[in-house]
Amino acid sequence: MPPAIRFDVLTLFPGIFEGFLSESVLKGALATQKIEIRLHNMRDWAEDKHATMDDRPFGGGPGMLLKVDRVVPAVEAIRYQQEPAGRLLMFTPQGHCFGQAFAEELAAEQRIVMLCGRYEGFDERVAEILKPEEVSIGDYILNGGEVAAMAVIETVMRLIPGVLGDENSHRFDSFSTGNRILDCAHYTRPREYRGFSVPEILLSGNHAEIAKWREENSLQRTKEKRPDLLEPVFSDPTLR
Ligand code: 6GU
Repeated sequence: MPPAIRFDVLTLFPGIFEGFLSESVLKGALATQKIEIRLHNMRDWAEDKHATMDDRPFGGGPGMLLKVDRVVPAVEAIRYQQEPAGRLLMFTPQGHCFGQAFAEELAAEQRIVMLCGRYEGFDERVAEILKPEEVSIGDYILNGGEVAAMAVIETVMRLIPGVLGDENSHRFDSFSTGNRILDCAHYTRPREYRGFSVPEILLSGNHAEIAKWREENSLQRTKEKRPDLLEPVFSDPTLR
């Protein structure tokens, strides 16, 4: 079977992904070809390999911008070297905030092309020309889009059938569609540690009672830790 999904990542720092791709679940998913990930050093796609990728902003100000005449040809070359061109995501703190619903949508795609920025960002014309989907992973500033790309890859690949050991395990994840509630508490041996005990009901073998306890525990934890999740979803239009 061909990989269910292919990620193409454009970055100036492909080395950042090395450990990420060579451990644990991702390593297995790549080895068994459930998914495919290609890293592209954007510099290699500039006509001249030594080309500068960044430049100072017109009008002054701090930092450097990724050049439109370097980034656009690189993205086009990668997108159109193979069908389908795929969804194009551009990582920027100005993007829509990434969430489980968007991950579920992406998991149904064949190909996702991801553009990682560095420095102060992209020349605005990159977005004007390529019309990417702009994605952020939260309201804080990273040095670049690479960590965001890893977050998206990891979230999406877990949803691909066959990637996780247990086919259904992600269906019960917090935040999956229609499930804006936190997971319940879990315990394993020993039954008692430093005077802290496992809730008696979990040792009872009564599966109906255990299910009820877990449901109540989920709701109680959500009220305590993330009451915002229990509010109507339309309260935050930027969440996807
Ligand atoms: Cl996608 N990029 C950068 N530079 N910072 C971020 C981000 C992305 N998402 C949250 N912070």
